[in-house]
Amino acid sequence: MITIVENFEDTNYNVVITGAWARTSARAYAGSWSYSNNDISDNGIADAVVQVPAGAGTMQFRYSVSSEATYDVLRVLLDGSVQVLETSGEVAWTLSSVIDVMGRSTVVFRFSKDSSQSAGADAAFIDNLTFTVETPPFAPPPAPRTAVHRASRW
Ligand SMILES: [Ca+2]
Ligand SMILES: [Ca+2]
Ligand SMILES: [Ca+2]
Repeated sequence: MITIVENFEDTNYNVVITGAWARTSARAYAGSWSYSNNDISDNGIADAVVQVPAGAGTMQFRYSVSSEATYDVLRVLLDGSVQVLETSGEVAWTLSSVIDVMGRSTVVFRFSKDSSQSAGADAAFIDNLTFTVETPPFAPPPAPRTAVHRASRW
């Protein structure tokens, strides 16, 4: 089994992440950096879209939130629609459950705000984003055929 961990301590990411989040040193579970939404206004949405690594079976991560409870929310969505986490308010660093991502293409970390008010840091944070890959993502190449040297018959 292979474990892929992204700790956000540098800009060299071990997973493919796009969207409106970025590294921040505002808080971290481990080291000095985590990953957090860009600032958004009321009614705004900031997504981080993570490509599920080929062959990944499970995902787990640390998260923290500082937001207006109930209204400004961190959600985690598989393939953009299957919700596996929803949280808001003042949330100290927490280990997520082990999430089954077998066969999924993306994981979206979404921080969204309702129509008014903010609280705390007005942000969500993730750190130590971890995938387990149960089997090698690619079939090993076929063993090279060794040339058979036949003794000359004459
Ligand atoms: Ca970190
Ligand atoms: Ca890294
Ligand atoms: Ca709000």
